[in-house]
Formats: sequence, structure tokens, C-alpha cells
Amino acid sequence: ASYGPELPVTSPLALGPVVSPPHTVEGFVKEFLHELNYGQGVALSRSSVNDQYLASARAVRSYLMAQWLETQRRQRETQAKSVAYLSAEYLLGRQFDNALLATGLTDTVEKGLAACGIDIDVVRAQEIEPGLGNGGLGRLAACFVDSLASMNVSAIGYGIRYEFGIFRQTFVDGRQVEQPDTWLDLGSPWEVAHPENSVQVGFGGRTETYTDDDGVERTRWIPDSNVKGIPHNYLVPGYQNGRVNTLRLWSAVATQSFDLAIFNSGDYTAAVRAQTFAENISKVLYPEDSTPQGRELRLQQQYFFVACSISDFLNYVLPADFDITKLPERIIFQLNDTHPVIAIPELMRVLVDDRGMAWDEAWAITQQCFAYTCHTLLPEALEVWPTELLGKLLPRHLEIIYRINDEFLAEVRKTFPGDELKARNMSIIAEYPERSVRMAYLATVAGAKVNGVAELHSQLLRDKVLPDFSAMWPEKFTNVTNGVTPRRFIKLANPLLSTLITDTIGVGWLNDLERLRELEPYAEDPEFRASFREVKAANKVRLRALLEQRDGLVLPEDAMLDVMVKRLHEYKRQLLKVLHIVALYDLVVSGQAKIEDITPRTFVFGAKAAPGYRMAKEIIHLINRVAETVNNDPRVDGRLAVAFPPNYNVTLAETLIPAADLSEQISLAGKEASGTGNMKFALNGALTIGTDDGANVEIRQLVGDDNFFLFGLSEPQVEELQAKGYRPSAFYESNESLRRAIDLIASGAFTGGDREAVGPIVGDLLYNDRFMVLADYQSYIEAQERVDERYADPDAWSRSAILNVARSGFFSSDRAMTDYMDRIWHVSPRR
Ligand code: B1N
Repeated sequence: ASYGPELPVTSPLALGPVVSPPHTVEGFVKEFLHELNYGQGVALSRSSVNDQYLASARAVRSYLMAQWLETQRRQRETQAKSVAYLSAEYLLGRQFDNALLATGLTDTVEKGLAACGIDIDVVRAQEIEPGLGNGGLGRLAACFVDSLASMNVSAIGYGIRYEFGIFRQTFVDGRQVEQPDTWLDLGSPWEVAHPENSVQVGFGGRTETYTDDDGVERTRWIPDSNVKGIPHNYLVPGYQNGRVNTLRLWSAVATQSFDLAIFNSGDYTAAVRAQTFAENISKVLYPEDSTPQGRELRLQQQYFFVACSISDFLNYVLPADFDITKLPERIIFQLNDTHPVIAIPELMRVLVDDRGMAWDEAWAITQQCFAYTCHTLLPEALEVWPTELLGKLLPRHLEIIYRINDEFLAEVRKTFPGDELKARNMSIIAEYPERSVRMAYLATVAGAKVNGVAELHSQLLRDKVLPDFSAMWPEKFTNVTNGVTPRRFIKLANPLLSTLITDTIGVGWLNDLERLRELEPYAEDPEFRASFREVKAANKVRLRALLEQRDGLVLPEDAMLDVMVKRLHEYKRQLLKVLHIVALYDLVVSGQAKIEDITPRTFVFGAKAAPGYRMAKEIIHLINRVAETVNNDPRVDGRLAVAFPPNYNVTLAETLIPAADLSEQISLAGKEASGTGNMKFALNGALTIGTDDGANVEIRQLVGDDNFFLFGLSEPQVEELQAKGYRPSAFYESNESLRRAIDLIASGAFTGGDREAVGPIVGDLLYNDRFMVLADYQSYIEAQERVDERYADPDAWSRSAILNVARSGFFSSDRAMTDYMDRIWHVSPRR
């Protein structure tokens, strides 16, 4: 309540003075009832929970609006250099609590609603999270915009307002069935549409050359269809600092001119179909994580949102009289993976064709305006677009790409004279298996900087993915290790831990997360350890209640909570986790171990599979079958339990992560670019069992070897084993526990005797095993034994857990933003 303008804010942007409602209970109630009565058009006594949610959200939003207008006004005044984050995904999570936290209104709103006879928790639960992303990459974008606002950096996020976000996962007989995510159905109180600021985007058609009035030969693109992009503004509030940035998401609709031509031809149904073409573009998020399919609609989405965004920035955000040659002084476009890379030829087209700039000047500007972040190492995840498809959809862009490539290859030939193989390897255009554009190469050639997302990843990116480019331009390459926002993933997700931290080290750590270091001495304090354990226990109670109410799952009490939540991918190795569970189960049912000697553990999985990823779906089925068998076997007596709540999302993560004891980060070394869930667990006091992969490496270095359970091959060892010829069956034959576990699965013990149901998984493990599950099995089991030993000593465990929290401040996304500002963007926070 001590925060925010109590007095009217006058803004020349507004039609009149902008008045923030008073930050008092009465002030909120008045605003709330106004929204309920005049916005929703219902009386309090007759209002539904949804009415109450929408009215509360709009009331809270009105507090942010005054600050948003003020932020805009200041930005116009200072014309400071801004960051434009271009991302096809933003996995935002629920907005309500985040807005309350940012404005400092949590208590006020709770009291105000209570005064109206409304329980704030019921209102909270009504919000459907905007799931406009697949996983880590989309969530990272959401953390970054949060940090930029919280650090008072002038920034704007651009993306797509998908009508359907990531699918809702259900299980039918243990198999994944996808349901559409109808997140907009009950209204979306956090967005403001501005159809009057819509942008027109072309597709298809042809190019032609002509001579302009000055006698200069020019090119123009004549598209054969147009689509209109409508901006939807989302407010991105900084944490109690008065700044509210913008996230601008585009939705596609048909244009008048598009329809008209066809209407005039008298073909009414064709005109209606054209409408569908346009509206399909922002219809649905592609549910592929890490292995994008090269579909035409995906390229349409990519071009659509970057063309809208560039046009918006140049024509609406910049002042009308802006000198376009100064563009690099005003903007840096950060490309979130290759999805927005078509922005590079688009900016060239706008500068050269639309604004009449000379090619060389336009290219020099473009090269300063983009930077590229790579998020993967998997070769199948590097986007390439067949030139046939790209040229049909964006003929002018393909010409521009060819010219960029010609000039680039001339430079390559100068740098490496006589090395024609080098030129072919580095070409932006691949010739095999079909002629296509390598988007990562285009981004590297055009970008001022290229970064990976963890130390190991950036090193492998330089050495393995783009070695010729890093030899040519070593200074272009840098690392920025990912981070997560402590506002959402500590303060909101773990209020009890937050209170304990504040009681111990005082306020101020939420936007200065290195201060968690001050907790280190308390790792030795028995009283603090006890309080820390109480927090964990309470978070488990909260999780049990949620899973029971959400999914009808009843978790045992008093067990170690062992959690693996992330997209389902073979490289992430959920199967290794399954083998561990099956091996423990086998010990019990075969009588090799007494059930009393097994550490009680509850295994929790959360994972969506891409709908077309067959093996991933088989693995989901297997997990569910193992869960059913283990949970219902009386010999196990509930000491081992497996829970797989469907539809893992940001909202579930916020309750699950704070309850976890053990964090599973078990990808094959060299495959997980970074991981960000790993950071959230460490910050919430879980210990990690993990490979030397992605950001795990840095987590272990920071928290200390003694407080991290490392196992498995290192990346060089993986390479070595690959080179000498990996034979998974050799591991199967020589390891009894492993053999028994695989045999048990293969026998149909978990699938009601059906051996065929597990055939693909077993066959792949024994004869292919691309991600070396069997090679790392023994090491994993031994590490799990060390986990059990440590867990048996609650004080030793708590000590390690506390040290994980104290030493993980580095993983704040605020730090990541500082690194981007220093190494890539060369912008600084506003005062
Ligand atoms: O990006 C995260 C990393 O922490 C993860 O390690 C990485 O796997 C993830 C195509 C992707 N890489 N690539 C994608 C997502 C959607 C899509 O259509 C690729 N996601 C990642 C943040 O750096």
C-alpha cells in the first residue's frame, strides 16, 4: 500500500489526466464494483466467479495503466535505446498474482474482495494461464520481459497471440490425448487490442524491377495476398518500481483489400476461404519443442509476426521524423532462436525497397540491429526452409537472402582463399538433401552477436555447430547463461520460504538475488534448518491438496519427493528415471530387498509429448503403466509411489517445485542447451541429481560438489564412446540390475502381459539407444544411493538444501539481463 502514485498522473499522451485508483481497500472495492456493474453488467449478488475474476483483473489492471502511460511518455521524451525481444513463444503463466505483487496490492485486494464476500483464492483459481509457449524457450522469454521491466530497462516484447496455446494434455488408458487450449473462451482481461494500429503484411506474389524518378533501378515486391495484424498489448509490470513495459502480441485477420478482389470476381466462397487463410495464421501454437517441423504455416506465422513488429517499431514506436540511418542507436532486436530470423531480410526489404536506402548502407545498419540466441545443439532442431517454399511465400526475401549469401561467400573466399569446401560448408544455402536456407547461418552472418544459453552450450556451439563462423569472427560469439525470475518462482510460488528468507536476511533480495548468499551461515544453524524443513513440509501438504483436488491423485505422506518435470524427449531421458523406478520395484517384488529398507519415495512426472512424436508418446504410456502397477501392488505398501498429473504447466510448476526434495536433470551430456527448471528447483531448496550438461554444470560449480549428485558420462566421454562404437546391448548383458529391469518391462509386467505395447521402447533401448540411457544406468543408480544416504540424515540434507538456495542467486534472470545489456545490447537501465 506504500507504493504507487496516489495523486493524479497527467500525461500529454492521454486525452485527460490519468488517475490511478487509490491504493486503499475502499479504492479497490469502488473500482472492482465499477468493473463488475458497468464492465460485466452484473450486480454483485448475481455475479458468477468468472464475472468476479474479470472485474478484479480489470480493476487491478487499471492501477497498472497509469504507470504504463507514464512509462510510454517518458520513453517518447528520452528516446533511449530500447530492446525489442522477438519471440514466437511467451509462456506467461497466470497474470493475476503477478500483477498484485508488482503493484503491492495483494493484501488490499484480498481484503477488498473479502469485504464483498468473495474469497480471493476462488477468484485466483478462475484464471486460465496463457500457454503461448512449449517449454523452456517460451518461459525464458516471459522471465526476460519480467526482469527487463523490474530492472527499469526500456524494452518491448513482440510475439503471436495464438488463439489456441499449448494443448491441454489428458490421459486415456494411460495414453496422451490432446485437447484444444481454449484459453480465450471466458474472456481475457489482461490484453488491450488496438485494431486502429493494425499492420498489413504481404504473402506470395512476385517481384519486379523498375526505374524510379531519379533513374535508379529498384526492386519491388507485389504480394498476391495480404493479412492484417492486430496488436494486443499486455502490460509487463516491473516489481514495485513504477515501470510497466509492453508485450505486443499479434493476431491475424483478413484485410478488406484481400477480400475485395475475390468478391469482385464474384466468388463468394473463395472470399470466405481467404478469410480462413488469414485467420489460420495466429490460430494455433505449433506444439513442437526442439524439433520444429518445416511446415508452411509455421513460416507464415514467423514472417507474419516479425513483419508486423518491425513495421510497428518503425512506424508507431519511433517518432515520425526519425532519421532511419540512426536506427542502431535506438533499437536492438534480439532473436529468440531462429523462429524470428526472417526479420533480417524483412528489415533489408523495408530499408532498401520501401525506404530507398542503398544496399550497403542498409546492410551495415541491419548488422547492428540484430543479435541471435541459439537454444539447441540437436542437429534436427536447426531450422532450414526449402528455397522452393520460402520463394513461393516470400519471393523478395529469398532474393535478398541470396544476395546476402553471395556477398558473404565472397568474404569467406577472401578469408580462406582456395578453400571451396569451406565456402560450401558455410553457405547460408544448403544444397542437400534439398536446396534450403539455414536460418542459424543467416542469423550468424547478419547478427552483431551470437550467444548460447549456458557455458557448456556456448562452447559447443562455437566448437561443434558453428566452428567455421567462430574461426572467422571469434568476437561475435558469447555466452549468456539463462536465468529465471525470482518474483514468480520464489516470491509467488513459495511464500513461506520467502518469508523465512526475509525474516533472516531482511528485505531487498528479490531484485538483488546474490544476497541469498547471506543465508550461507544459517546452513549450520539447527534452528534455521528446522524452520527450513517446516517450509518444505508445508509445501508438500499444499501440493498433496492440489493434486487431490486437481487430478484425484492421493500422494503418500512423508516420502522423499523426487520430481522430473519437462517436455518429454528422448534426450532428456525420462526412460532412465523409469528404469530406476522399475529396478527399485524389482528389488521389492523379487524379495532382494525388504520393503522397510527402501527409502520411501514419491516420483512425480510432468511432461507433454509433441503430438506427432511417437516414441515420446510410448514413453508417456509406459510411465502411466508403471505408475498403475507400482501404486497398486500391496507388496510395495505405498513406500514407492508414482504420480503423473496430466497437463503440466506453469501453474502446476508453481506448486510442485517448492515441494520437491530431489530435482531430476538427467539429459545425456551435450544435449540439453541449458535447462531452466533445474534453476527453479535449486532456488527452492531441492537437491539436484544431474549430468554434466547445460546449466547443471554451473549449478554444481556454484552450490559445490558436495551438494549436488553428479553422475554419468561427460560430453567428451560421450563423443569418445560414440566414436569407438556404442553397443547398448553390452551394458544390458553385463549389468544384472539393468537386465532385470529391462526384462521386467519387456515381459509385459506393467502392461497386463502385453509385450507388444513395450516392444518399440525395449527394442530401441537395446539396439539403438541414441541417448545412451544404458551407458549411464549404473552411474545413475549409484548416485541415487548417495541420495538415499544423504536423505537419511535430515540435518545433512537440510544443510545441502539451504546451501543450494544460498548459492543460486546467480540464476536470477535479472543477472541474465545484465549480461545481455553488457555483452550484447549495450543499453543500460533508466534511472
Ligand atoms: O530452450 C531453453 C533451454 O533451457 C533448453 O535447454 C532448450 O531445450 C530450450 C523449437 C525450441 N531449445 N529449442 C527449443 C522450442 C520450440 C520450438 O518450436 C525449438 N526450446 C529449447 C531456454 O534456453
